[in-house]
Amino acid sequence: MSTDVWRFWFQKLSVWYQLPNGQWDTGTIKSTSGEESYISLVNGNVIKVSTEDLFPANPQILEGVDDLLQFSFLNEPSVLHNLKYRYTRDMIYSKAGPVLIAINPFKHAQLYGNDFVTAYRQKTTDSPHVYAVADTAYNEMMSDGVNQSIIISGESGSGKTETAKFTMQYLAALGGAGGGIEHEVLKTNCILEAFGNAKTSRNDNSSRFGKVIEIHFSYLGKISGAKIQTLTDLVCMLNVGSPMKSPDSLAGKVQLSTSERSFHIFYQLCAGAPPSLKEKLDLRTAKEYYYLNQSDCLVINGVDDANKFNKLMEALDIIQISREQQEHAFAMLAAILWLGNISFQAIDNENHVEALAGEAVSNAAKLLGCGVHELIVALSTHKIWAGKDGVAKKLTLQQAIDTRDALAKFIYASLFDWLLEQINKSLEVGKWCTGRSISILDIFGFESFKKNSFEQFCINYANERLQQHFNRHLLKLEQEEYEVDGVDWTKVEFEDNQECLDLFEKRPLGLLSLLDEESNFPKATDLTFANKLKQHLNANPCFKGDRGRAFGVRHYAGEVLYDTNGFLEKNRDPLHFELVQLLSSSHCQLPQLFASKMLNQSSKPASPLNVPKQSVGTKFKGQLFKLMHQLENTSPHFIRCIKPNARQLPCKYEDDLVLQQLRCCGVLEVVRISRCGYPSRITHQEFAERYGFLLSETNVAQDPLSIAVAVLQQFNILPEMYQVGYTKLYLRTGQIGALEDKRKQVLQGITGVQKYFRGQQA
Ligand code: AD9
Ligand code: MG
Repeated sequence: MSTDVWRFWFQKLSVWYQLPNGQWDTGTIKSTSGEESYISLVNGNVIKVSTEDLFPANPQILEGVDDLLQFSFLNEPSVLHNLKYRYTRDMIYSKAGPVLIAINPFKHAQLYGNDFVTAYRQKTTDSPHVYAVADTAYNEMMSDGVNQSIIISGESGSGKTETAKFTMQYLAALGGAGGGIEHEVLKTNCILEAFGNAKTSRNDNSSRFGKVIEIHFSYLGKISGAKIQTLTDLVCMLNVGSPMKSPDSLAGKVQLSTSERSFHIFYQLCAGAPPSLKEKLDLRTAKEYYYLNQSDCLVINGVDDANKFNKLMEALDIIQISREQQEHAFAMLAAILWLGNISFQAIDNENHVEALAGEAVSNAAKLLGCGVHELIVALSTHKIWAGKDGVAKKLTLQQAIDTRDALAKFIYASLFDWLLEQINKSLEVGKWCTGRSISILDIFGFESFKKNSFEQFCINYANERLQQHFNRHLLKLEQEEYEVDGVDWTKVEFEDNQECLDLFEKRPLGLLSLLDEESNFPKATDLTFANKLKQHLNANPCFKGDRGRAFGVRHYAGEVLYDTNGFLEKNRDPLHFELVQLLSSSHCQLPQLFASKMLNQSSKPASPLNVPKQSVGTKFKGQLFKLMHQLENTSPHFIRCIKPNARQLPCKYEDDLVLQQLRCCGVLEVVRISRCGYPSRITHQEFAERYGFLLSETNVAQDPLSIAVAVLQQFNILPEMYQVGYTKLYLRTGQIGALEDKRKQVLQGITGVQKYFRGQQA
């Protein structure tokens, strides 16, 4: 604060200084040499600090303001203090200009429900809230006819999914047609969470898939249907087969994790299935299944899985999935659990194995609708094709386990897709659809562990794209518009992440392309892949070569070190043709369907040599692009969720953790741009039409620009409060509000006079 230091010293204003433990506190400048200053602390002590490290504090009157835009001084300690001040008073929502900041309370907050919905609907309160964001989106959709999106982002456990649910509840309350469709839309959460969420070390209810739910509205503003789109490829990789997705298990070590579980649905089914279903599916308790008992965490504190299962069945009923269909789906889950229990025995001296006949194989075969022998063969051999002739090659233990897990993952991923299809069918937009919609996006947050694998690679890539969307809308497009329209503007610099996205996406020399290339090369290993990356990408500033199999990426949110161990295998998604064939020969409906979908993905007829294959990475990128494309055509509203501590505890606010999240998501830059920016913009024509009639002066040229300028002058709007662009007027916060008030007053006056005259005539 070198430039302000004399003024602050002279006027005895408060400044922020940092304590050796990293905490910030306020004091006043006792004396200064310009470069160094002595600060008087509240306790009377005096300390010497570098003037560079001081930040101006805001006047007391601004303590706890609900929008950071109102600050006299925008700096990190002020922002941190303000958010903490509010958080400790249960005000978890704040605004950072156009962005809503939501800090996870990790406790029941008395901020939701009908009374609050009404208050935000009727605008009797204007404190920042997720309801207020939903309300704005709804109003803009209804008045402008433009589709809206609410984009919720933040780290794992920061509250995205809960926030998405509150948004949906508000829209359902507002747009409830009484026909029950809004009820169905809300019920999808319970289903998607059961199948797509799992307990991780960071969040007891962590979403392992990304979703956009597009809620459609009728002309009357009532919900008419919904469509859910997901980023699901991760689902098949993340939990099934290797229930622990902790970095150690990804690195190949078998280690018990104390805090992670597989998808909730497995535990719910085992705990809550009624006895008849249990018997039909040969279900046991969760601890008897290998896929679940590899972690010593089988229950979640405060969660009753059996009760959740009942709720799930109710939700499935509500979205009209018949009991018979439900049973088919549960059978697939039971089949997966039994597959996991299949073990293998050595059959020769060359490490070849065969699946062991027994309870696990026979139960899995029964549930999958195939023969025991066929299942054993499919899990123990792999056909190598030379021309039209196939030779069955025996598998080693590791190959057999991978084959078994690949089958389980394929069934799970297919089941998830099938379920989504059923949900979408049930919520299909009715004939009253206007094409108006609000999309709510909730994807997995940025992840950085000690060791990071392919899963983190995909998740962080998706977040990088999302960050660009945010940058584009709030930082780039805004400034570009000023430039194009000739507004006098000093550019605010911000971190552009295009380079990092290029590192992932460039062809042929980007991370994803190089991964695909190496995955197609039979002799490649994770090490050759890592070397290839270093060979081609070392010059890229976002890439950092590391020792052995590791490489680093400089993400917008910080540097992440990835371990390539398992990258090739996970990217290839090794599902042998024999397994698809096995499912297609099933006499049960779902396995058949899953197999035929797989085989029909390709335009060419399926054959053993031509199992349609798209790498997992490429598929993920495709889904992500589709999702982003959908968002591009909407008017976005951003919510940034913040995790105040890493232990999921209430009332615990850790400055460092909050600061790191604020820094990496560009919130301060947005406030900076909004503060010097002109959030209201309106064409000369529109402005003149709306406010021109307020002019008392009649001697004004009749072109829209002259009318507009005359209006601004008549109402004493100061020149620093607006800018005139070539096509639009740009106004600072609050100016349009003032004009609207004037307009309303005048209109009310006119109506009053008309009423008076009508009364006279009568
Ligand atoms: V992940 O990226 O899917 O791992 P999210 O979705 O960001 O993560 P989630 O919404 O699941 O986090 O929130 C984590 C937990 O915080 C929830 O299970 C709640 O216990 C808690 N939470 C979050 N938001 C609120 C809230 N507004 N009020 C009360 C909340 N509790
Ligand atoms: Mg979530």
